[in-house]
This record gives sequence, C-alpha cells and structure tokens, in this order.
Amino acid sequence: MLVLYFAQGTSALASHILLEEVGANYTVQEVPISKGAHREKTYLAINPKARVPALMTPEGVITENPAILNYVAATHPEAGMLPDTHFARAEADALNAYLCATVHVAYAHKLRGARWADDEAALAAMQAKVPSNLADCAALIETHYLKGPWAMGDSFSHSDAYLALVPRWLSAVGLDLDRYPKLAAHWEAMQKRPAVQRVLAAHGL
Ligand SMILES: N[C@@H](CCC(=O)N[C@@H](CS)C(=O)NCC(=O)O)C(=O)O
Repeated sequence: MLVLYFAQGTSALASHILLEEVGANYTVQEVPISKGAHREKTYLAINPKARVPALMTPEGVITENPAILNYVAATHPEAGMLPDTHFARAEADALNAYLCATVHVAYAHKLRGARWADDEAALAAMQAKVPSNLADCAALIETHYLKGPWAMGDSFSHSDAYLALVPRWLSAVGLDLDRYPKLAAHWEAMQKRPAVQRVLAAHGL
C-alpha cells in the first residue's frame, strides 16, 4: 500500500493525479502546510525537507515529484505511463526536471521568496519578476516541449500529470492561459479525465 502525503492545491497534485490515473492501491495523508504541519516532528521523520508531496512505499519514502512520477509509472507498467523509447523517456524526464527545478522554483518566488532573501526590497524585486519569468517558461513549453495533444505526443504519460500544474501557476500570477493555446487545450483535456476530476475534487478545486 502506498501513502501519498499531500496538501490541498499544492504541487502534490501532480503525483496525486498519476496515482489515480494508474489505479494505484494508495491512501492519502493530508499535511496542512498552511498550519505548519509539514514542520512538525512526525512529518519531518517522513520528509526532512518539510515539503509535500512525499510517497511512502513498501521500500521507503520517495520525495520530489519527478521521482514519485517515475516510480508510480514504472511500478504500474500496465498503465503505459512511460514513453516507449529511451529517448522519449529522457525527453519526458527533461520536461519533468524543467517543471520541478525551473518552473516551480520561478513560481515559488511569489510566496516563498524568504528562502532566498530577507531584505524587503530584494523580496519585492523577486516577486515583481515572477509573472515575466513564468510567462517565459510557459512560452518555452508551448513552443518547444508540449508536443500535443499530450506532453509527449499522442500518448498520455507521467509528464501530463506534472504539466497540469502550469495553468494553476500561471493563473495564480495573473497570466492568461489563452495566451498559450496548446497549454490551454492540454488543461481542458486534462479536466475531462475522470481521474483528474477525482483528484481536483479531493483538493477542493
Ligand atoms: N521539488 C519539490 C517541491 C516541493 C514543494 O516545494 N512543495 C511545496 C508545496 S507546492 C511545499 O511543501 N511547501 C512548503 C514550504 O515551502 O514550506 C517537488 O517537486 O516535490
């Protein structure tokens, strides 16, 4: 049995969507980060990084969306969530790494600037850059990395679960998703999937 530690409306959505898509045998454990639950001793014993998501597996805990997505996809081969060739898998990994290390981090500067600076002016400067940074990221994805209709082309893969976060990040900083027709179509298609609908409902969205 897998246990997903998550907080509503966070990037844990990506891992949650994939668990639901593959029909995994899992339960969820909510970690309300708004109440600081991720900094409590019990959760730090699960993820010392004090972040969600984390996935408890029979072999131990996995953190970081890209790693969780790979694990869930690889352990449910019947769901066909990993691209067929080594090259296509590397492309999917590259997109997931970009979403994790660049796009999510660019978004985090909106609310979590204190990770990088204490100075009020520096914080304000970082926040002011968030919309243009995210607009650049979205344009790159739109132009180069979203093959369409799904991230990797005709087949749905684990990258689609992660890509579903981008419209949320854009809208949170006031960027219009319609500026990116392929991303908008992807999000529309995602919302039609029953697994995605169940997860959005579980996150109160
Ligand atoms: N690179 C991590 C990022 C995880 C992350 O930053 N999660 C946020 C929620 S979206 C969090 O737990 N924030 C709590 C905090 O910053 O205190 C991943 O992809 O799993």
